[in-house]
Amino acid sequence: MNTVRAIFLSDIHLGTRGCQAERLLDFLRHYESEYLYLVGDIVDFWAMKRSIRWAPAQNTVVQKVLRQARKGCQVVFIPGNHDEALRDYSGIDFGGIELRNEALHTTADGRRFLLLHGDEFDQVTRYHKWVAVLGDIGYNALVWINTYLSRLRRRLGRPGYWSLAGYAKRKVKRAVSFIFDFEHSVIHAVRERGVDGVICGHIHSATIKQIDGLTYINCGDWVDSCTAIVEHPDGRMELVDWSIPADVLALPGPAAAPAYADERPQPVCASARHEAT
Ligand SMILES: [Mn+2]
Repeated sequence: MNTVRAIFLSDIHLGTRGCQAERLLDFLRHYESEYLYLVGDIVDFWAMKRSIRWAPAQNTVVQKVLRQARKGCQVVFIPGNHDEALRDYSGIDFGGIELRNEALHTTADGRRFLLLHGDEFDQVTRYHKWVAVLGDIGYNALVWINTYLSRLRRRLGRPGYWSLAGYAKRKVKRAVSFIFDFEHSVIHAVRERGVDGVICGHIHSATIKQIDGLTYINCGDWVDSCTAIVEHPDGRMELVDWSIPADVLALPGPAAAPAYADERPQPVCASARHEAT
């Protein structure tokens, strides 16, 4: 068990086929914390209007979070655009969980972070909601195709996990500049708030980086990349990639490790790619 000070999760999308609840449960069994922040799109009410996929593991995720709150972990839930109905209830507490549209977190080393989901900085979602829904269906299609690709990979005996949606995000120029624009407009808005950085979600692209002197942190997601942000007892922030099961990482033999290392989804460096293209 890793004891950390805080855990930050976003874009779990409970209620969808793509939700990697099993991976998340495995992560939650390995990490415990004083603070747990749920940074939006935790329950996907948009997708649930089309069809509901609620696997037993998703219930266990909910139960585990509620149990954490009962045991004294401070749980803060910041709704996103997929669970925006909850935004009207900002300020209330339920089952030991604080519902807030924004939150402020001070790290052990005294840095102040503003926490928000981030959809208000996504020009597409904000101005053309129907385009966002269309994009959402397209993204889910990629994730769906990928589950079949993964099965095929396993049948061919290739270890590890490869993400088609992650690949598209890195290769498609529009996606790359979308991420770049999002990150910079978040930082631009947050600068006026007098904080040291921001922790957000929404674009399913996990990272920790400095942008114009502020720290930009994105939790990623539990649909495709299976990433979390943790704060260590000394205030150090770390991006944890939980996409690869521990038993795959521990596979013996010379072939397994290099194949995994080459094919592991690389973090997107949007600014560098943006300038290069
Ligand atoms: Mn979102």
